[in-house]
Amino acid sequence: MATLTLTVPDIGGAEGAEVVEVLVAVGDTVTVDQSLVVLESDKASMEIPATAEGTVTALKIAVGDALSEGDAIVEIETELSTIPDPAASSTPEAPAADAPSAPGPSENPVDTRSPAESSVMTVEVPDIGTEGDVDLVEVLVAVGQEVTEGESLVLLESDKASMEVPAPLAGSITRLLVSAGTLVRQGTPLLAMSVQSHSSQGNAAPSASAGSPAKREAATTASDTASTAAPETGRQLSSGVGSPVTSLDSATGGRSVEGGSIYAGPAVRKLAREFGVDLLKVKGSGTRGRILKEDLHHFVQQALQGASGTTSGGQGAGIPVIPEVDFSQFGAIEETSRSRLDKVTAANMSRSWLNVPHVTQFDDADITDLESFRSEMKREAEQRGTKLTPMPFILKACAVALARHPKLKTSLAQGGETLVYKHYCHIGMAVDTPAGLVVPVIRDVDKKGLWELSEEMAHLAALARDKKLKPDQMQGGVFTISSLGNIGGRGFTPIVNAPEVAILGVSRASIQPVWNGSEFAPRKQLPLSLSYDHRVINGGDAGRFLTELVGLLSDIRRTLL
Ligand code: CAO
Repeated sequence: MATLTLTVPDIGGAEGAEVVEVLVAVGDTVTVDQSLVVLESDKASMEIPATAEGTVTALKIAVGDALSEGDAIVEIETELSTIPDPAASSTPEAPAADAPSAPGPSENPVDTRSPAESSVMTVEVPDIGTEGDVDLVEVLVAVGQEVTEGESLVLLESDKASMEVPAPLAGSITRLLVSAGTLVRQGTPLLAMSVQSHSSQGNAAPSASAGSPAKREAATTASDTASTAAPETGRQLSSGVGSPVTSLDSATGGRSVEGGSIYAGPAVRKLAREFGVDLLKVKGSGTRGRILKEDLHHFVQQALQGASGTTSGGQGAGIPVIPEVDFSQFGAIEETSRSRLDKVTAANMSRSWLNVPHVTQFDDADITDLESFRSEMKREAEQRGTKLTPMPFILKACAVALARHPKLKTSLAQGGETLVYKHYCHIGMAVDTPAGLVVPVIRDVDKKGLWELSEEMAHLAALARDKKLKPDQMQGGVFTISSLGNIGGRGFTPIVNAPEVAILGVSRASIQPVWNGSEFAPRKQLPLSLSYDHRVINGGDAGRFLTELVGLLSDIRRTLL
């Protein structure tokens, strides 16, 4: 075993690149090429990979540190006795393994003629640290353009880094062999350029790849879309300047949508994907409009504030916010802070309300027989140390109805392209607590009896009120029941607990005169309201489900069928 210090490789002269994310922790086992940190400068964004495998024993950096080539990142305990010499990565003639995403002139296969002549060379995609395809997001030069050695020619982008391929020598671009928006990989010919021969490029070879008709055709297309010259000279990993390419992943912070362009590094793109933010909507405050992490944070914050209606100015999520009023001008007031739970609930409710087209359907279940059975069981319940309220019956009836109408427990996925059917029946139950509303989830309701459900409900409700629910006890629900039966009211319209697609509201049961064909009879009626996501559930689905539920509650023997 040896202790190795993994250092910053040649990062294309991006001195003082800021650590924006540390991707490993002490104790982590890292493998070769696993990303250790994300660095960003105003010119570059890159994930720095490990050059040896081992266990992280010390972190030498923290978020916010400014790093340059050679600076220590982490120490690892490894079986290897050496690591690749980091200095090698900065030597163009000898690219090192620890700079996989830093293409260098020597890594470009170069075809030249004799050392004494002007010659045409084909510049190919160098070793970019991946064997797979990467996106060519921008061609930075045009045919006829003179470039200096190291000047950026094209911009590539993989999942992990954006990188500019530099000119291996000074010369003039004679042909473009690619265009923006195509996929390329190591060895793909990018362009042809005429160069003055260099004595150091002794292994001259004719430019065999530059003259084929197919490549000429590609060059014509590409030259039409060729962009401006690269702003910086030198070999560097750069943040991507998006070019107008076909939509790849617009909903997830992906590259671009038709006609738009994005200038953001991979870390920002990754974050945008996680938040589901379309980067085209984010205004960059960095150099040349580059989108910084702070811009993304600001965008998300604005959207959330707008959605929860907590701002007094601005237009979060495009929806006008409710103006703040100084109520003290009308009389005495007292302002109290809201619990975190209340604020989270507010944000969740707003999100669901704004995203889900709600429809609510109402019906009454005749629970007269259910109630007489429940009162018969009262004594037994007491003996068991529990209380049999209508809720376990409702849970059980919902489980049966959901099994017969599985669409009511689906969720939309893939941005609405698919529907996820769930072969389990975990049901959430809204619980009113002094700290706010929580929704513990009762698992496998379909497999449990009334006593078990009753005990579990009481247990979860108690945990909820004592603020002792664990996160996994509030996850995985397929459907939610919100009962205000113990409080009162004749009906309400609950908000769907997205990504679920339906929620049942239960109001207070009362004795109502019901016409039985010959007379009005006193029957106990339980008002039910079913809110549903009309993107998934249509009125027929909801009507059939609620009718089934009403039937089950009116005659609980039906749950056995
Ligand atoms: N009609 C008439 N009476 C009802 C009833 C109904 N629909 N539902 C319950 N009751 C009665 C119970 O039978 C019990 O009476 P007894 O003690 O005489 O039997 C009494 O009301 C109290 O019931 P409970 O609250 O202890 O138990 P529960 O099973 O009905 O409900 C729970 C449990 C956790 C759902 C409930 O306590 C609760 O927190 N409800 C509020 C949920 C909520 O806030 N929803 C709104 C969300 S959206 O803002």
